Amino acid sequence: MKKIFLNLLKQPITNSYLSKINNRVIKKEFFYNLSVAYDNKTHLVSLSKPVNPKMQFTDKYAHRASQSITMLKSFKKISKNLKKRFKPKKTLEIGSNDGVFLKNFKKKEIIAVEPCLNLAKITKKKGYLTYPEFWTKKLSKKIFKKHNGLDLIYAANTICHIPNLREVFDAISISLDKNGVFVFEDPYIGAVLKMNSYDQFYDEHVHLFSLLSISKLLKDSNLRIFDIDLLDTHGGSIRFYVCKNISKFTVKEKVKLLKKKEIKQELNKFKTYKKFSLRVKKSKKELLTLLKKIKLKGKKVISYGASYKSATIFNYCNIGTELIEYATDTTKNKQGKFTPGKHIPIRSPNGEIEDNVDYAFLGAWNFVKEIKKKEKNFLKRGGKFISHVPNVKLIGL
Ligand code: DWN
Repeated sequence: MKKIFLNLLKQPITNSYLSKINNRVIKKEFFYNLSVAYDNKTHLVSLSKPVNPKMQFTDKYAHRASQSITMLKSFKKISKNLKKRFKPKKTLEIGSNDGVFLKNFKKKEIIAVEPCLNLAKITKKKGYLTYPEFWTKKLSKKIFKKHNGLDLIYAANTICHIPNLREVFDAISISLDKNGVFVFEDPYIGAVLKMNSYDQFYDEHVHLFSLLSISKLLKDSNLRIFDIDLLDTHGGSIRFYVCKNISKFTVKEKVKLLKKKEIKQELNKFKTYKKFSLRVKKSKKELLTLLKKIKLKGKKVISYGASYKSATIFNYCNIGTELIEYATDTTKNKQGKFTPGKHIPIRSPNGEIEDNVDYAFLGAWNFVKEIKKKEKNFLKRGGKFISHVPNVKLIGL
């Protein structure tokens, strides 16, 4: 049974960066109620009513995975490790975005699946065989027919975006070779609870996974986990290594240890999530108090990054241009537009943070190390970052 533990109020589609602010556009903007539930049967944490994926993964998809050095390095490292460990001859990536993972493979070694047509176009143009479609059993059968069993299927920050997980995992079972491996990574619910990063909930993040929930769900599609990695990426992620034929693999000790840890942390109890929701309310109050105090002093505040995550914060906390003047973002097709829901203008960063800025809210807090390195001058002249994780605070030199 699913039970709601968190209500993040009215939210827009995070990918809907607006080109023009006028009455017509504002009236047309789509909002839905973002609430999050825990399922005591599967231990899965999911949005109670996901929006239609066709409204999200359009031919105007804004996010480009290659915008951070951290992620470029992470994809390079995992591709190298996967090649060394599993020696795949045929690999497929689900949700290939702008090709940040693909680029580490030879063109004939890898197949891409990407439903956002503008992104699929990019990887097609680079010469990668790209299916511009959603990952479904139908597509998986088509791919199996054409290419036979796949040795490796990989997905990063994609599986948690898909409402029907049974369809996803059954589709994996269809096209994966009997000795093949499915590796996927997504934000980890354990890290979200620890970091109080409630902004990991938005329309696209339909689920946030634990090892307990994923082990249960995979079994229904005859898939098994034999290894995991806990990662620092995106504020704390989990990578699952999954196979069909468990007799061919040794289940790593760390899988058993993490299961025990999750039980100890009570990730299988509703009350854990309820307590988290109280911390979220407190975080909202503290962030608003801080921003208002800073504003009263006449200081200039911007947002560093117009991330999808930050849309949850701005809309849940009701933060608009009265508190945050503008956001900067390195993604070209977000620049010159406005953030969904709260309509904060997005600018190009033009190098470093401008001299007249006193505070920068970390819309891209998951890249804080990379950002601090880039923005040394801002910190040196007394500029401060504002972060809401793990608690509302200022970050200086
Ligand atoms: O799962 C998803 C994640 C992986 O990416 C998607 N559903 C959509 C997207 O979510 P996000 O926008 O919250 O992800 P990021 O990668 O945390 O967004 C950071 C934003 O900040 C990007 O738009 C790029 C920008 N940025 C910047 O302007 N300067 C990032 C860095 C590191 C910078 O220095």
